[in-house]
Amino acid sequence: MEFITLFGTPKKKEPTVFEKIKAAVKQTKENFTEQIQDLVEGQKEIDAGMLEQLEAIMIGADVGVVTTNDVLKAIKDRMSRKTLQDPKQLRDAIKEELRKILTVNYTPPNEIPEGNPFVVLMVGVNGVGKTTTIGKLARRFQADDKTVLLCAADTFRAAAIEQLEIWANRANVPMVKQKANADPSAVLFDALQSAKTKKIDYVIVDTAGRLHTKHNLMAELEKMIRIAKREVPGAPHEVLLVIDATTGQNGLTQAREFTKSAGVTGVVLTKLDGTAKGGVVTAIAKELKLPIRFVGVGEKLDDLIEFSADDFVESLFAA
Ligand SMILES: Nc1nc2c(ncn2[C@@H]2O[C@H](COP(=O)(O)OP(=O)(O)OP(=O)(O)O)[C@@H](O)[C@H]2O)c(=O)[nH]1
Ligand SMILES: [Mg+2]
Repeated sequence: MEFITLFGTPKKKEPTVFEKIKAAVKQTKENFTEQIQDLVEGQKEIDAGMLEQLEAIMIGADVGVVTTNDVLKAIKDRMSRKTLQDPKQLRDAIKEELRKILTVNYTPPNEIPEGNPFVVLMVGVNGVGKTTTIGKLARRFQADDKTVLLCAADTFRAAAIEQLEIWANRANVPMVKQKANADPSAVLFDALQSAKTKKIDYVIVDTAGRLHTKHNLMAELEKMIRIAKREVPGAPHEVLLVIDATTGQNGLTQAREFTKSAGVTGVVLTKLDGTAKGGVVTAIAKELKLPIRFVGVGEKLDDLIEFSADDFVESLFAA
């Protein structure tokens, strides 16, 4: 959208956060809320057939079986209490239930002793968007006037270190690395020492998405967590599990693996802009009880949004 400024020069108007989410959930909306709208349109009462179709729509939008059953149960409860009768109210009832499910509060860690960094560990299977999200987070922390240091602890995949370096340059933050195949915990140790010496505010750690076996990967993450804990009180202060929204329910299966070993504290849902499966966000919140911290809505530095249950639900149901 272009508009004329006071001085007459046309300037591109930046989209607001809400506009960005709205654009990102466009496909999910078509696959979900617009179908609900079609379902209730012109209907006089909510009957068993309508609820069955609602169930199919929700499952089809990757809301997940457990979450879908839960929402349906809440709707039936409302119906038996006679607080919900008109199909026109069904939309609002679903909206409210989804908002409740998505509101998983984030508990910030205890205060970090002076001179120690806040340590964020990024985990997730290969290709989900860990490295890209690190670049975006670095930009975000910097915008809050914080200093950031990146740690290249994915030493396994070819060119992973170089890829993180590109993001470090884009965001203009320093990075600690060693050579390929170095021990990731040793790189982390170096990064934490460097951060303490330089009084850096945030260390963001890139990790491998795949090793020779899944067992190795989890064992390596556990070792890194031990090192972080030993070197910095309370670290890692946040373990962010990155999930690719386009994988829908598969993302949930992956998440379960990581929550078992890696002490995940929150989720970043990436690639929301490229999928109709955004409903998976409700399954994650409901079944894993993990707060969704950020959503990725594109490939660029600024395409990361702090998640808000209200904004997400509003944008899904917005006209
Ligand atoms: N459209 C879109 N693409 C994204 C988003 N986040 C990441 N990507 C793309 O996803 C691809 C993989 O991203 P990476 O950051 O390399 O993923 P990774 O988890 O670090 O992958 P590995 O290092 O192989 O484990 C890249 O092409 C990114 O541009 C997003 O929010 N939206
Ligand atoms: Mg990577």
